[in-house]
Amino acid sequence: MIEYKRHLVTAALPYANGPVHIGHLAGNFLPADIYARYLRAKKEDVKFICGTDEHGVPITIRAMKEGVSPQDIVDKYYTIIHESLQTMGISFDIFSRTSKEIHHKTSQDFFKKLYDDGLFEERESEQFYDAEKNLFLADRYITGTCPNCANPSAYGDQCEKCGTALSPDELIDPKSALSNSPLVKKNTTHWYLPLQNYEPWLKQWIIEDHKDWKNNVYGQCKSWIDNGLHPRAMTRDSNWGVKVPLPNAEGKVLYVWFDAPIGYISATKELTAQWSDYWCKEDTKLVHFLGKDNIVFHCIIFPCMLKAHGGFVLPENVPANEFLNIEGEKVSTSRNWAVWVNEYVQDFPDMQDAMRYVLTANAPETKDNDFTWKDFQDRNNSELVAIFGNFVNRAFVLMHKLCGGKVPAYHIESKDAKDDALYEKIVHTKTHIGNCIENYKFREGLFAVIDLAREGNKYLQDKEPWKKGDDQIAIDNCIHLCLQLCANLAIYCNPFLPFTAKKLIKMMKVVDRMLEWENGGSLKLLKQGYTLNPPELLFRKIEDEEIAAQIEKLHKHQIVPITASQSDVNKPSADLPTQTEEKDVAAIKPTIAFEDFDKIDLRVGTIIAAEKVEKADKLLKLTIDLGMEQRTVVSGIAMHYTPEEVVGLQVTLVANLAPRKMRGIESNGMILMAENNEGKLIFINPLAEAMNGCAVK
Ligand code: B3M
Ligand code: ZN
Repeated sequence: MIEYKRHLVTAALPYANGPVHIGHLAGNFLPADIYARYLRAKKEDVKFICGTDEHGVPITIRAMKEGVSPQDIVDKYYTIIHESLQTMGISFDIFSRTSKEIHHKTSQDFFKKLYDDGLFEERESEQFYDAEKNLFLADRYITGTCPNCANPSAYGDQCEKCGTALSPDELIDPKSALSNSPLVKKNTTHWYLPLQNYEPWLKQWIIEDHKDWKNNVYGQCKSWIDNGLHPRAMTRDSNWGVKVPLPNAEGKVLYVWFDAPIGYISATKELTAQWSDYWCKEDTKLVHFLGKDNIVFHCIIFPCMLKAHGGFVLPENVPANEFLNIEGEKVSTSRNWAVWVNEYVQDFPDMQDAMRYVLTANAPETKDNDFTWKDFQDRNNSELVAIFGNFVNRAFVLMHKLCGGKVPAYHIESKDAKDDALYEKIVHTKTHIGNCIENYKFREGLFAVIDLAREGNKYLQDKEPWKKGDDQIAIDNCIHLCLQLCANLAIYCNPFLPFTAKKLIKMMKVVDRMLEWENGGSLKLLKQGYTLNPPELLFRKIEDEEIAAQIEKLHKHQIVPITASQSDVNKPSADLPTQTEEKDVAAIKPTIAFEDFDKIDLRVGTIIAAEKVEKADKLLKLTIDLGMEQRTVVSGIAMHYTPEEVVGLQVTLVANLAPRKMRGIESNGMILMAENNEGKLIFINPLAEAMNGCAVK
């Protein structure tokens, strides 16, 4: 076990191609901030690093759309992003930009070292080129007709209608999604990192040594490694990005996912002359915070780069979050289905902690979670206002009323079991919150804060100091403990709700230093006889009209998409989930006569056996009982279901489809499937058990 001397905390660098939304806050900025604030309160040596990712296709596309230069785009969004995160209290030690000179130099040097060490493979390949726009196109930007289902708007990486994974070469009539012009093929040379060479090492480092990583992270890494790694191009053809530092590499830049994570290193360099202590000494604990669509880059590709380079620490943990949906639907930047942080801070000034609270309480830590404005209002009004705010307010008001505005004495000889129990709870809560944060369970930690305030309310209710008449000792003890509890609450809530903690210390007239973690669990935070300020409103109620206005705004500003999503082109295709990518719903096909429909024979059947088809990742061989007969059907659902999961399910089958051979197996029919908003295929099956073999009409 290493004893860590310093901490390096990173939050994924947002692309400077648009503002950040609350999904970014919940997914990486807030957990990283809570973690960093907690470590600082513990007086640990910590650097919290972030900045904008200013390269890659998303930036150039945005620039093209807005008719301005990429530089204009990144300048504009750097400012918007930086300001909104600052306003939300995200306490970066540095928020840099990958367009800085120091970053270009750092990533070029990094590349050059790998190149000089002979670690790249140079490969020539033919790639699709849009002559009109003058660029090589990423797979997502190529559209054409699906060879499998004839869908005319399939993408170069996937047909969203039939789910087939494609490569641009398989498309019939490939076109540029940007200019709609036909594509030409051009030869191009790139430098590939042979990831497969790092497989044995990765197996040991992740699969064996990091079983402690969160299930979602570990699982994704394991499946990548199990599926086998391949060489990955670390350069691109583009005129926007970090130039490849080699002669004759005109028009080539570093792949954005090569340079962006190096951004963590360059930002640390910019921050401190001691940067190499943080990056190169074994006793640094490096933790990356990010959303699930970035896992592979931070757990596999970047570590391989670091390993190849040598001399750098590797992440000790990568506590990635799942996604936050909005009002039951996936966030979509291109559809403008999002709650933008810069707009939130304008609409709800001085209410940063309300949003911090709700996003942490609903953090998608283990599964996708949903943000709704109604829940935002409920949690604010019934938890922050009615529990936390209410307790603090009562304690202060009673102190002013019953104890002359001063911290009363604690008469230890008169304390009772209830006092002891409250004290114990205060002490225990400190350990509990600490453990939660250290294990990246921020929701649970936050709930412990609220629980403690709830306990305070209960204590007050039990003690009823307002009914104690002239029993000043009873009154004093009760109010004394309540005030000490307020002080402890300030310490405990500080990592999560820093604005509230600030208000509390002002009300208590104590210095910032009181918030240090070591002070938690003490009943001596406020001195007897000390005059405190009158209570301030810690939280305010949110009215129905404010919520209605937000919901209306969300719907009113929504854009109905006309083209492909353009947010995820730098990500590996098909096998990775993506937050910002939404599925377009295909247009309705031309009308058909009833007789045409009637030609299709749909039947209910039960899957009675299922097995994987060898050497075909996507296929399951199913045996379906139609009552009068059994059928073999080969279905492309293996990426979504295991054989065990489907056995016993009733499904709807197109029973008179011409047989088709797939991987040597004759398939006799097709199962009807739909897609949910996570892109998972779901069965169209009867709600209650139907009779096998019966017709569906
Ligand atoms: N900009 C991707 C994203 O915003 C990317 C993260 C970089 S972290 C090194 O999803
Ligand atoms: Zn298709």
